[in-house]
Amino acid sequence: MIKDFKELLDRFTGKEKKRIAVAMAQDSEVLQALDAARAAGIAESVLVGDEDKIEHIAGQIHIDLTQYEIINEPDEHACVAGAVQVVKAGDAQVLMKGLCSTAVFLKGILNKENGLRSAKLLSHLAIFESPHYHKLLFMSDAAMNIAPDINEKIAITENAVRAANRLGYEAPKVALISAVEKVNASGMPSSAEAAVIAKMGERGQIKNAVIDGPLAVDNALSHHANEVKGLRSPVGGDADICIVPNIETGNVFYKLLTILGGAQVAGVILGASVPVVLTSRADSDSAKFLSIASALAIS
Ligand code: COD
Repeated sequence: MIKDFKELLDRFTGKEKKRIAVAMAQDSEVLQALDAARAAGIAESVLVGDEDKIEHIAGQIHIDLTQYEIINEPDEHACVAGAVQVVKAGDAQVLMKGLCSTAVFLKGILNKENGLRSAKLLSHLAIFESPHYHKLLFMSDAAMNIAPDINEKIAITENAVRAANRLGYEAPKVALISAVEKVNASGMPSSAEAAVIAKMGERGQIKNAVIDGPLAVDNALSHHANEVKGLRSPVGGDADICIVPNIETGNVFYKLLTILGGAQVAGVILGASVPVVLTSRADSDSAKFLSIASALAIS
């Protein structure tokens, strides 16, 4: 288990510095995060975006742009395509979303001819350090797959497990989230799908993880809730990963934890041909820096 982001950052020891291509870099939090990554010696960046705006913002926050390559491209779609192209040409090994919209950015990655698709399903992974939880918590999918069917949920689970395995978790505890811990197949189909995926985990169809579900969020994260409800679960109260049933649940989970729960967060896209950093436009520079660091640690 990894207790906090400091421990995750320590996993860089021995990793070589990477280059990040940023789509629409004209954003002060993005530039601050990239400059922190440069100062920490973990990454350099190619800034794709509106050069005048990048220079104006960099001047306001005292960032020396002589350290950066800039590709001037004011149009949003062309900017995403340009950043993807930098990666495909081998001039960068990581892609990052700047000020562009999430859907435009993801469509650029998924583009059949010019994107960064691999054979797999791509999914978003959020990583939280919460003052109210005893270790890092992973959650998927809050930003890419809108209403995953059961096969997509299996792929989302496998992507998250693989990422945790790469970070050193031999058998992360995965909670398949619903609103209840009992199967209610007709009323809450997510609870039945969770039970099927949990059975697949139990039988070794999904490897290198301990999987249980359905679990409500309190069952996944609080031993107390399980004692009260008399629930015995190998994951309950100690989940490393929560797989949520749809994007709305994931988005609410993400934003409540950060806005009301005081959590720090990182966001990455899994399953593309290179690591991809994806945060909300409103996320802080620290969230963006942690996302860069997490993408590099998982890569
Ligand atoms: N992984 C791999 N391939 C995919 C995926 C995926 N997750 N999603 C779609 N594809 C493939 C499809 O198989 C198809 O070949 C092609 O991509 C296009 O598929 P569509 O038509 O379903 O996809 P799009 O281009 O209309 O939309 C894909 C998005 C990822 C943009 C869409 O699902 C989306 O808008 N997701 C939510 C993004 C968002 O608004 N997030 C906000 C919360 S922060």
